[in-house]
Amino acid sequence: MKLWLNQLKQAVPSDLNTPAELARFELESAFPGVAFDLCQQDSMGDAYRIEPLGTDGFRLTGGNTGLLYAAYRIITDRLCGESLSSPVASSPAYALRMVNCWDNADGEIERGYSGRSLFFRNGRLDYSDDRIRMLGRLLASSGLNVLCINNVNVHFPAQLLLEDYLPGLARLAGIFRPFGIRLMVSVDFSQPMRHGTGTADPLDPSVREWWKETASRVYAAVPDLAGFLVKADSEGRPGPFAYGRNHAEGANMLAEAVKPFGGVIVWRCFVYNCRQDWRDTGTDRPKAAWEHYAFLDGQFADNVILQVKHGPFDFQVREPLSPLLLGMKKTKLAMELQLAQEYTGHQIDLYTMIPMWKELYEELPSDRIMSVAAVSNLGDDENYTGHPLAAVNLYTYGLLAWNPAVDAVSAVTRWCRLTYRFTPEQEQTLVSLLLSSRRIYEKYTAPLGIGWMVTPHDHYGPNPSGYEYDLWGTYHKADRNAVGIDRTHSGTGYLDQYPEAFREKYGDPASCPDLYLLFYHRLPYDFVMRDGRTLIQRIYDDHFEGLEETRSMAEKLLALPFPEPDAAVIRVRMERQLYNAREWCDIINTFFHRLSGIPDGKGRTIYD
Ligand code: GCW
Repeated sequence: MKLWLNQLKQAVPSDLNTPAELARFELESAFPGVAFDLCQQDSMGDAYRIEPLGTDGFRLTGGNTGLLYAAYRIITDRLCGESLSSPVASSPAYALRMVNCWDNADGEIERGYSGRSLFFRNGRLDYSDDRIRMLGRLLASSGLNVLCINNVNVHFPAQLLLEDYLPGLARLAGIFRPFGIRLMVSVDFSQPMRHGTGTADPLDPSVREWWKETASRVYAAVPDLAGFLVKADSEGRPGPFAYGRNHAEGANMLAEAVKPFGGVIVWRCFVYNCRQDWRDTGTDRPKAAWEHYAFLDGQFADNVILQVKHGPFDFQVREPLSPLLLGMKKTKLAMELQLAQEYTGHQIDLYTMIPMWKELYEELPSDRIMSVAAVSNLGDDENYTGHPLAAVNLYTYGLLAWNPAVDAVSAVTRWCRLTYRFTPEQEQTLVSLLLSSRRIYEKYTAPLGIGWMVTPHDHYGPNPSGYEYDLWGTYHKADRNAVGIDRTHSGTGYLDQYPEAFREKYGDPASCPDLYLLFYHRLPYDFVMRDGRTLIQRIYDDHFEGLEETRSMAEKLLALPFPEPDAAVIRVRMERQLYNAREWCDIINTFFHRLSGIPDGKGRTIYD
């Protein structure tokens, strides 16, 4: 399947070597007879300029990759019925527009909901060249240019990507190269110990030497490797803490090794105490990233990028912007998003993410990050994303990574128009359903920013107290009187990690935006919200509304003329979402009714 490129008839041949060659192929096979003048100016890099020539011709100017992005711009504009009648120029906001795959060498994907790995089978690199080329085409046509193919939890034998599997990695990199996509590899910080160093201490000379030697071998095989992605001292992963070193010392050691080859080290900041004692009220997980990294601001080498999850917890339906993304002004930062719907419906429930991303950018100064990354929702299912409508998240992520100012409505509309041949009314219906899907999902799941309340470990379906006495620090402390954690100065002090403006906006429950109330505050059920409702009534209303809106969404969605096989997949998953929404609605309402003893003011059924 070709997803949003299903109108392109010809497959990409295997003998193209450069993005510029691919650009010409794509243009000439999409628009035979149209004149294309391709002017390569390497200094322009990914940037491009398109000038219409007379009635049916174009001059494209750009770098090697810029020409390819220009080609996809012309093609997708035309397929969307938009004519390029005047010159346009464009350049990406970020040099690195990354996708992180959590694929293991055995073919399993951690938090994968769309089949098995496209890259690995039976402990080895093993893939279909045609599917890789199609994936390259999809990623390049949405402007993405870096792909990390293996899980940040580097399970053996994935470490061999830097060793025995290097020829295979080089071959895979070669297939992606014409699409302007550079590979990245997740590395195991303790790997030198597999080679007799006896330590992985970043300040140990034998360890530094091992990584230097490894980097030169890797770059000899894959000269354009973007770099290494590292999850260290996180959820049990090895890292510098074991040697009393901080993360600047760890990252800088690796940075030194890849620097001569133009490589970067992307160092993840998802470090927190994942063995917390639930009795310990002094520890508040959302504070962890700041506590581990803020004091290191400015100490990282210039080819180190800290990759920070967009929120302080872990890809919940609603989280505040991570304070680290606002606080580290002397360090290169990338914001990490998640396309894989780990906590957002497993690519069963509809959950279009761009409205959530746009909210993040409302509070993120544009100069604060210099790159973005997203955890992949890809797998070897025929449609790549499990739910065919989940592909909107990959496509619109690409548009956002290219231009964070992209409008959510036009981005989703563009995806719909490229993917389906619908009438304007049908298209409008699908666009509005997709754009409302996140808010609907949020309404029937954990209320008002409290997060979690989900089936432990699997993270699909409701379990209000599933994590309440666990090690992961994800507590809501709901009792007969109140719910939530006071994260203000008078509580855990989490809010003190933010600039003044943030503290003012979220610090007072009377003025805190409703949807973040239970993230920042502990409130009694009879707390009166700004619209006059009590907190408990709001929780009941949101859940009944979420279920109702899911039912009306199903009606409208299943009435749309989706082609097969999408129609069948959409129907089955919509049925499962309806079931999931009812489970969430009833279980959350009953949970809070049993605790508070307060009935629904509108007399709706809450099960005892
Ligand atoms: O979201 C959590 C997931 C883990 C994941 C981890 C991370 C790859 O439950 O599956 O590990 O975060 O982001 O490293």
